[in-house]
Amino acid sequence: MTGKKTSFRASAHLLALVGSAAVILALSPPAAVAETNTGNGVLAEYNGRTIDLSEGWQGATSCVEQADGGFRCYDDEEDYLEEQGLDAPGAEAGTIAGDGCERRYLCLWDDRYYAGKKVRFVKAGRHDLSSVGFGNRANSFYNNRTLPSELYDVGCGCTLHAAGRQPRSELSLIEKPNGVGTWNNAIDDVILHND
Ligand SMILES: [Ca+2]
Ligand SMILES: [Ca+2]
Repeated sequence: MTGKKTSFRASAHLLALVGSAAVILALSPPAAVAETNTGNGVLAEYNGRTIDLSEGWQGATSCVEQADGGFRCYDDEEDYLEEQGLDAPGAEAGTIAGDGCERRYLCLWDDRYYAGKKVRFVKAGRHDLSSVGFGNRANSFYNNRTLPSELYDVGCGCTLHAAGRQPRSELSLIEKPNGVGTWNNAIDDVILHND
C-alpha cells in the first residue's frame, strides 16, 4: 500500500518534472532564436536604439547601409540628410541625384516613382532583402553605381540586370521572363559588384 502510494507520488513527481521540462522545451526555441539571432535579421541603429530590420522598421522610413556594412535608420529623409550634412548651406551641389540616391548606392523604394520606404545599399556582395525587412517590396529603384547590379527573384529564379546610373520608376512595367508576372514587389536579393 505504502509502496503504491510512494510510487504514485513518484510518478506524479516525475510527471510534474516532465511537465516542467515540456514547458522549458516549448519556451526554449524562441529564446534561443532571440539570443543568437544569427539568422537573418540585420540590426540597425535607429534613434539611439538597436532594431532588427527583419522584424519591422519601428517607424523609420529610410535605412542606409554604412561603408562598414552596418545599418542606420532615420525617421525620414530630412533626418538622414541633416545627419550627413547634405542639407547644409554650401553642401556640394549634385551630391544627391534628383531622386535622392547618392553615387555608389543602390536604392530601392517600397512604392513606385521613388516614394515610400527606402533602403540604400553600398557594399559589394549579395544582400538578402528579407533580412532588412524589404523582401518582395520594391516598386522602384535607382542603381546609381558605375557597374550593373543584379536583382534576383527567388520565385522565378531569374535576375533583373540593373544598369549603372539608371533609375527605374515603375517595376510593374518590367516583365519577368516566361510571362510569370512583373518585377513589382518581387525582388528577394540584390547583388552589388565592386564599384
Ligand atoms: Ca511595395
Ligand atoms: Ca520574390
